[in-house]
Amino acid sequence: MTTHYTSCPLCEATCGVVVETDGAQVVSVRGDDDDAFSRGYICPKGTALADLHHDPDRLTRPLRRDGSTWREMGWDEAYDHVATQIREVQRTHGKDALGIYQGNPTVHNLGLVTIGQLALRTLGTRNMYSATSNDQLPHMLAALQMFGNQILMPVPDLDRCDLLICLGANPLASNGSIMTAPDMRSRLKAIQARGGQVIVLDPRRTETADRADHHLFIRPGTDAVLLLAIAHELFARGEVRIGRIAPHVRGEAELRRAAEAWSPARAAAITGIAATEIQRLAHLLAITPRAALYGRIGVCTQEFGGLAAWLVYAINALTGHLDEPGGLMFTTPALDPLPLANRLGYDGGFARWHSRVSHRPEFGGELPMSALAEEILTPGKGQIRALITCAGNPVLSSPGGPKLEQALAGLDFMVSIDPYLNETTRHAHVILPPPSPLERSHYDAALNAFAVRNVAKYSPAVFERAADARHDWEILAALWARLRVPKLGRKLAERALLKFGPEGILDAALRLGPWGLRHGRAGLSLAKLKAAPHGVDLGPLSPRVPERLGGHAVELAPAIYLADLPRLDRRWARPANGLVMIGRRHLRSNNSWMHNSERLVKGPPRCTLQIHPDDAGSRNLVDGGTATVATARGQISLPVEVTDSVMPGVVSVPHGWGHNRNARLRVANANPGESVNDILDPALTDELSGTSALTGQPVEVSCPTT
Ligand SMILES: Nc1nc2c(c(=O)[nH]1)N[C@H]1C(S)=C(S)[C@@H](COP(=O)(O)OP(=O)(O)OC[C@H]3O[C@@H](n4cnc5c(=O)[nH]c(N)nc54)[C@H](O)[C@@H]3O)O[C@H]1N2
Ligand SMILES: Nc1nc2c(c(=O)[nH]1)N[C@H]1C(S)=C(S)[C@@H](COP(=O)(O)OP(=O)(O)OC[C@H]3O[C@@H](n4cnc5c(=O)[nH]c(N)nc54)[C@H](O)[C@@H]3O)O[C@H]1N2
Ligand code: SF4
Ligand SMILES: [Mo]
Repeated sequence: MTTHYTSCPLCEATCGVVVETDGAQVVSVRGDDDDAFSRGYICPKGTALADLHHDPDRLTRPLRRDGSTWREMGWDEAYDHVATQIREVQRTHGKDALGIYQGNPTVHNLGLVTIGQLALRTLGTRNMYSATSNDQLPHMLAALQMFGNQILMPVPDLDRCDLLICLGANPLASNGSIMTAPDMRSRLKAIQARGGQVIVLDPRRTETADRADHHLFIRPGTDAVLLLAIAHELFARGEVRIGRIAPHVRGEAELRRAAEAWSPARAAAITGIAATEIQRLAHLLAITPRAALYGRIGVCTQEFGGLAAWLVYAINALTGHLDEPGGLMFTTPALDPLPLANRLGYDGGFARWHSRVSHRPEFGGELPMSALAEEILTPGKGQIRALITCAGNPVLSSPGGPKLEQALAGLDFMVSIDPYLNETTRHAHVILPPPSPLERSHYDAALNAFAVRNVAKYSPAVFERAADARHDWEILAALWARLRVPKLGRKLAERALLKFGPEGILDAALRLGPWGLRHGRAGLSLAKLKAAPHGVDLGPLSPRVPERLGGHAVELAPAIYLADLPRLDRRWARPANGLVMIGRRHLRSNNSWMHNSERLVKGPPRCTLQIHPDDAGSRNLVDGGTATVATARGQISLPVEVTDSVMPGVVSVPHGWGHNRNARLRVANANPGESVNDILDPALTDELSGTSALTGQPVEVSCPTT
């Protein structure tokens, strides 16, 4: 038996795990008690790393599709074929005829964060897409507008706050997001144990709400209204106290004017939260020395996600909780891309160009996912004719799945870098599978930048990858060399990339970074991290304003948000009626792709419609029966769960299901569920940022037999 230490790459919590192996067999996966950050915690998905590694459905060789049959091929043959096809499309139809989609596991994969980005972002196309626009884009936009760079998203200083107000997040199921901290349950409990409180605002009484001190139902999509009313109240009561960072803050008067029209009484009618409760929230934030208002995916993947994400940061600033211990703080990651970005003058950028068909704004060099299908389907100059997908399953993860499938089926060429033949990759002409997470080294290059403590940990691969396997980054380096380097220097360029590798980049970045050479012999390097298999704790977050902002002020009232306020006003001039849909995450699930693990999917079906008893009764729906959920895009039928844990007027269906499309996923196909993204409308977005409105879309629910 051999013992290995690594980290789980499945969610943002970055838990340390101990993997015991016997030859090629994983014997056990458990939490690493000595991990500097996670101290032994793991969730059920961590254990399922073994299932992933030994999954007989996981691909190990390149596959090429002929009609509906697949055959294996060699790596060099596959690389040459893929490069030829892409080169041909770009030569005939222009560089932008290549589309690229990058999915969520990218950020958990050192090779994809480093060499993968270098390769994919230099293929000459503006048709770049990713899961960002179904996720955290509004937070990144707020960071850009308010602090000067898209990566400057502050995180709650969870271990020191005495009040956590949680808006549109369910960390007890998701394990936290843009708030990397393993073992949420203990950390939230600790807030209560030190006399503090946790307040949750959510249209569903979630796992987190159940353990909070106070839960308030909020009507989906109304967070911007609530937050404006909180700002209104703070100004009206003279409770604005920016504190230490005040000399670096601008826009207070403009923000005050913007909030004037939004009294708590007006907001109460829209949000469903009583005016007295709104006033209490404002007051609590104002009087609690160590408090954080934290907003996450429910706040940003909605019609007013841009405004809401801005206001979350702004209210923290107004109440003296930005850049203060116990509030929202900036991190100092050991691998810190910010100085390089500043030197290159790269802040992320917004609306520098727009999509061809629907005129959606570019962000961070990417276009929103709401534009992908139409950019493939609409003829004309700049039409996408070839597509690379890497670590993503947009057929299930993006609103408008069926239209996207239709678009994928019509492409001249598609290649997917993915370990599975799934709902998306089955449309590819070639699939290039990377090895399992246990076969690659690990460093949380992206997530450490959003961790509630500064930490660093490097882990070598548990198993060496097989001689005839290729890492994601090796695949992309090979394709990049074939596509971007003239024939003569190609072999050399590829060899240089392979030799340097992600470890080369990591080591250089650690040495040049804030915890590196400048600390002399104590400084971090790859060698230092290799000698600390449980990771290095670099301590709690520290105040970083103004240095971290590189000369930028904290802007409380950026112009793009002020210009978007009339849209909010118009939207809520008419009262809301009818049912709206929200999503739901489950601890034993992970977006669309961990459903092939028996141990995770067993038990009662989880892809159900949750509906309030009043709404069920008026539609003759019974618990355990079936409901039809319809939008203008189509309909799905699901088992019903009648529960007062969802607010009246709201129904909840989780995403990532719908494994009924001939994928090679035996376990998942046996528990298919339905894909909520089949009926969500991709055209419904936050018009400001282009982010998909995954939550708050109107639906009709009925009983199939009536
Ligand atoms: N309705 C609704 N839709 C949503 C959401 C929602 O809340 N509601 N959430 C959105 C969010 S936040 C996100 S992030 C997206 C996620 O959307 P996606 O990133 O498109 O989808 P995932 O389900 O994460 O699928 C990950 C894919 O990566 C593959 N994969 C796993 N590990 C690796 C690896 O190491 N390398 C490579 N090359 N491939 C790998 C898996 O096999 C799978 O195909 O979904 C979004 N969609
Ligand atoms: N187990 C598990 N963990 C995961 C994932 C997973 O699929 N499964 N996915 C990972 C990914 S990619 C991400 S991005 C993170 C996301 O992490 P979180 O942001 O914590 O995501 P959710 O658990 O979906 O919580 C969002 C909450 O917002 C609520 N909500 C919906 N609409 C609104 C609204 O309009 N206003 C307000 N205030 N609330 C609303 C929902 O009811 C839900 O409880 O989780 C990550 N972790
Ligand atoms: S919480 Fe679970 S899925 Fe997330 S890193 Fe930890 S063990 Fe992995
Ligand atoms: Mo996400």
